Amino acid sequence: MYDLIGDIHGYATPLKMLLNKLGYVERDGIWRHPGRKVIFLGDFIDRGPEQVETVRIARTMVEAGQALAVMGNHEFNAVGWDTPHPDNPGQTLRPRSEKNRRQHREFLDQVGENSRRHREIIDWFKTLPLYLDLDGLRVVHACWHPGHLDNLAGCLDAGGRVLPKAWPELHRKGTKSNEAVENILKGPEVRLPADSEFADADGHFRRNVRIQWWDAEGITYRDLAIVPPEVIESIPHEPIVEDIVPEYAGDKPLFVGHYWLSGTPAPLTPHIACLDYSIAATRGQSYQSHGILCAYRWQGESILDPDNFLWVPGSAASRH
Ligand SMILES: [Mn+2]
Repeated sequence: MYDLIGDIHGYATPLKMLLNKLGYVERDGIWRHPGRKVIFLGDFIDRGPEQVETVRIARTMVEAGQALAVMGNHEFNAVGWDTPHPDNPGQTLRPRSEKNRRQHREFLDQVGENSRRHREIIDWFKTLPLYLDLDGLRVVHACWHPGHLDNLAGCLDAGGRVLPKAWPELHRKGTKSNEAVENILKGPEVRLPADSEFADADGHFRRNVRIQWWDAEGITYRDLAIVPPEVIESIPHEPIVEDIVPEYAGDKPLFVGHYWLSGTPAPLTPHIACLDYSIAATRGQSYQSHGILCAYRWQGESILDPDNFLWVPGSAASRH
């Protein structure tokens, strides 16, 4: 049976507290449980203070057969940042713009940019599958979308790992493969109808909005938009015309991360749980987290149970 753990973003001390709370014990540097394994939902890196240690914990568990893991958008981006562009000499698959560097700088500083450790971590990220479809449960970082998963088939091996030759195509804007990987690792976005826009948390006006794809009842842009509550009124109450909600079948429970939820952890629907509760949410430049690190202790059930969520507060372990 599995314990699923959401986005960690370099908060290794809360991760150890959470593993401890779940009954895992560290022996010879590897965390183990006599009867259970972890599934990590991706986003090990960026933002937090102990990214190298976070990767070490997850990687040693995976390599010792004590855990499984899927890739998050931050690992996908880290590979692109580090991979030479096949057609543009001197460039990388993910452009090294100032904005992209800012998002990745904590990681680069902590691993030592271009160091041997950096290379080894990137090589490990490349081994992470994009999704897991196991007996009794499914796992993906942001969105389970069967159509997009089908579109990725030519880019992945039988274990869901990216084929070495497929990295450039997955990073190339405008390809079906890029659209698919963005959808499953970052979740679907929809363009608002003409003249509609909203101000995001940074005050930038945006016309694309992330949607609660798991909400099968939602009909309008406003029903499904993921925006700060103070701007929800600027999202139109018109039906979404595009066929963008994948309507999860519900035959197995599905676990995702990615969505920076807050409040008391609970299932999103009877069959879908998000385990990202914003461990990397901080104020200003400090690492002081006001989020939590969340897990779900799965006992084989097909209907998710609110009592099976466990968590530790990020604040209890901050070093700053
Ligand atoms: Mn993410």
